[in-house]
Parts: sequence; C-alpha cells; structure tokens
Amino acid sequence: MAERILITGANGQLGTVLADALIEKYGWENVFATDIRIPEINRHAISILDVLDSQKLEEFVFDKQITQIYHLAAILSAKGEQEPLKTWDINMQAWLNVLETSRKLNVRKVFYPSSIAVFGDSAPKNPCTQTAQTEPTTVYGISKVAGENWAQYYHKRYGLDVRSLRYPGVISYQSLPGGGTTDYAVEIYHAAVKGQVFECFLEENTTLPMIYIDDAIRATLELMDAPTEYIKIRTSYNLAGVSFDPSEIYERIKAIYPEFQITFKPDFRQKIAESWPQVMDDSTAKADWNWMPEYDLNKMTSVMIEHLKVMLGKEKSVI
Ligand code: AKB
Repeated sequence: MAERILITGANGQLGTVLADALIEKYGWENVFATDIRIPEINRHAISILDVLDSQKLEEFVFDKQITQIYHLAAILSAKGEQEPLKTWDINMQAWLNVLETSRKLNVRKVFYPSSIAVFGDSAPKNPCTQTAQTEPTTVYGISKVAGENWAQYYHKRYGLDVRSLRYPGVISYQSLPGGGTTDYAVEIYHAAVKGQVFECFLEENTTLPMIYIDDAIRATLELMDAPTEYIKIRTSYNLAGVSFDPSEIYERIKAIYPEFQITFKPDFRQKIAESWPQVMDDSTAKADWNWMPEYDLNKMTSVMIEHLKVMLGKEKSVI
C-alpha cells in the first residue's frame, strides 16, 4: 500500500520545505499539506485543517487514508512567552489529538519535531548530551518536553511508531521563521542581501546550535526511513548542525559583503538563548541511524546568500 502523508503546520519554515521533499518522494497525490490558513504564495495546494478540532482531524485521516503524519504545527519559543497558556493549549492539545487519531486509525508512523528548547540552565552547555536534564525555561520548551514524553508513552503503551528530533535553530532561505529565538540567524542574511544595517536582538557572543535546512530535512527523512530496530530513543534525538554566535555569522557574511554593518540591541530573547545549550551532542543519532550533518557556517552562508540574491531580486538565477 502506498504511503499517504499528512503534514500539519505546512506553511511554517520547516513545513514549506519538508512538503516539497515529501512530494518529491511520495508524489503530490499522496501528500496533504495542511495549515489553518492559505498562505499568500500557495506553494503546495495547502488544505485547511485545524488540528485542534479532533473530529475534523479524524475525518481527514480516515477520508484520505493517511499512513504517516508529520505534525509541525506549534507556537515557538519567543512568541510563546507572550501568551503562555494559549501556547500550552495549542502545542499540547494539537499533539494529543494527533497521537489519539493515529492510535485509533492505525497510522503507521508519526513525526514530532522537538527542540533544543527542552533544555534549560541545568543541562550542560557544551556539549549538551542526549540524556541531559530537561528543565526548560519557556512554555514552548515545557510543551516540547511533555510532547516527547507523550510520544514515548504512545510508543510503549500502544506500539505507535512515533519518531522525533530535537532541532536546533533552522536556517533557510525559502521562508522567514516566525516567533523563534534563533530567528536572527535567518534575518541577518536578508538584511545583508538587501544592503541594510542589521539590528541583532541577541548579544554578539551568544552561541547557539543551528542547522541548515537541507541537513534538517535530510535528518527528518533519514530518521523516518530508518528500520524500526535502529530507533532506540522514543522521546527525541539530539540533532546538531553548526554552532556559532552573532559575531561569527556577521564576520562570515562581511567576507562577502564588506560594507555590511551590525548593531546589538538584546531584548527578552537574550535570556531564553542563554538558557539553551551552545553545542548539541548528537552522537546517539549518529550511532543509531547514521546521522551526519553536511553544512558548516561557510557552506551555509554561501548557499543562503546565493539563493537570497535570486529570491530578493538582486541577481538572476544561476542555481
Ligand atoms: C525557536 O527559536 O524557538 C526555535 C527552536 C530552537 O526550536 N527555532
């Protein structure tokens, strides 16, 4: 039987690109990219689906004979702090609806995106190990820890094949992220290509783990394709790409745009960033399902700038 894929939150930074990758792998007729609204640029024929409505979700999964769910809908760390209880409701209830629907309708595989935000001040910063204590400081982080534990519960109790990654900040050119603490590392490239001065909301020496979108998507597909017996962690796997601070990414971009300028105006996101790990230890993912990142800061910067030049109309496509 062919795989039939449901993506929730498909308009988001990860969903936009993951939908392309899944369509390429499984065919457009087998991939259902959904969100709560149709975006201005409708890349994948988005269908409207509010995962908070469990009945609608069940009908959708049943009607379309869904076999795999990628549940990406969530409110991120910085935005979540504006409305903590609403964030908890959305992040948790949607996830419980996905788990329950998957159990009832025998969905074969479920993907849950977790985050470095599950860690707080009690975890080691460099490197942060797979089993480090999870004592998050944000409501987003609290919801992700709870979500990981629910994933493991559904796996142990019902045999549901739920797999999960703790993503670092994702760097992509296809869309702007929204509401995260790591967003500066995408916005800085936009400012450089547009010839603007960049005002950074983190201090210059705030090191955070990041990952280029191609690595993030490949990790997701490789995890989901791995034989079941390889998957030993049923909460969530630490994932690493590249770690840097604002001054390092600025210096890298300045090598390409010597006129580029940055100023620093840290806001409430500084505290969130300081509570997170600086470097992730992803040796368990490497050992269990052969994960290996490909992008370092240099390679990522070149690719980001080449793509953004084309997207922002600064250059004709050579890609
Ligand atoms: C955020 O900054 O909230 C996200 C994340 C690290 O999960 N990018």
